[in-house]
Amino acid sequence: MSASLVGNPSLRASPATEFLDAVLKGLSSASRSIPSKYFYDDIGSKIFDDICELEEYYPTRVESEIMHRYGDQIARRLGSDVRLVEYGSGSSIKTRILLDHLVDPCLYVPVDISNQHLARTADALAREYPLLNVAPVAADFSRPFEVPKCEFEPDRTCVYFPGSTIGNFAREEASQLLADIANRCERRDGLLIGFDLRKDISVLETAYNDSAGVTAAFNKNLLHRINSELGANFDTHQFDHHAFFNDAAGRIEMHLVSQREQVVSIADHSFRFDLSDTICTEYSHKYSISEFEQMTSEVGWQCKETWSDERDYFAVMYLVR
Ligand code: AVI
Repeated sequence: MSASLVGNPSLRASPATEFLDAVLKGLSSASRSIPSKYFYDDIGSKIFDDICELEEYYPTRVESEIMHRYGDQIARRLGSDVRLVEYGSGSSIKTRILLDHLVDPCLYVPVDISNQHLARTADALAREYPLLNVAPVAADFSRPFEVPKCEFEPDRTCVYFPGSTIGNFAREEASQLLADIANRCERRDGLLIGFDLRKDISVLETAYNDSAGVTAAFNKNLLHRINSELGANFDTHQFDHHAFFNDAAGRIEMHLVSQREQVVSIADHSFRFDLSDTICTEYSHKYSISEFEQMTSEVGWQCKETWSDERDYFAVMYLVR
């Protein structure tokens, strides 16, 4: 992967302005939506960690099982002296499993949008793996960012994109992101990616409607965040969490549904909501292995191996340029 930066970050709007613009744009469109990446402020990142511990939310547990079970094979594919760049590292839960199997990785680059969460995780990892060089990057990985260099030339760079976060992108965006990663990579570089598989609808819907209401709190935290960072006046009790599987589109959709007629002010704008009006806050696409292989091959990737669990709930794929 070339270390060069595409685009000039100094010309970008500040994060607060970007957030405000995204919210105003999303709420002004006919079908209201807010990009799911804004879930991940410090509180949202912590709630997401709680989701990952839930019995009903199988993806984290099943992906971890795959990483434990096939860690040796996966590490062999990546080889020694690899520079590992993790997109959306969060708490780097699955990364620890991978790191335990890798031979002499030359650098680990966790990339995450939540600054504080990233700093905490990078500190913890540096303590747990004293021989590992860790170079965290606070960035939105869907935009170009500069990848820190290794002290010595790595054998290859591997982009690690676990957690089925690719599913949170609309299909065309997912395909564009995979193309962008391919374009930033060099010949020997690889991509290790986790994605959630299509399965029984009741299993899927239960995973996004947990009985303890943690996913509902995660969804509503977006409104708390808009209130505190953008000075809005959402009455968070007047919006309900709603998550369902859209079969035709092959995705879970999360929405916030207005419980009455109400008007919400954000900056100098006001937005009217009728009873049952919704704001779409997340897509979580579920793929078949062949569908995913097809999508990646169309944008320059070649699948080398895929690992999945016994029930075919989740898959981890290794691809090269
Ligand atoms: C981060 N991402 C892969 C999670 C998912 O399953 O789509 C986010 C999430 N939303 C609700 N629960 C978990």
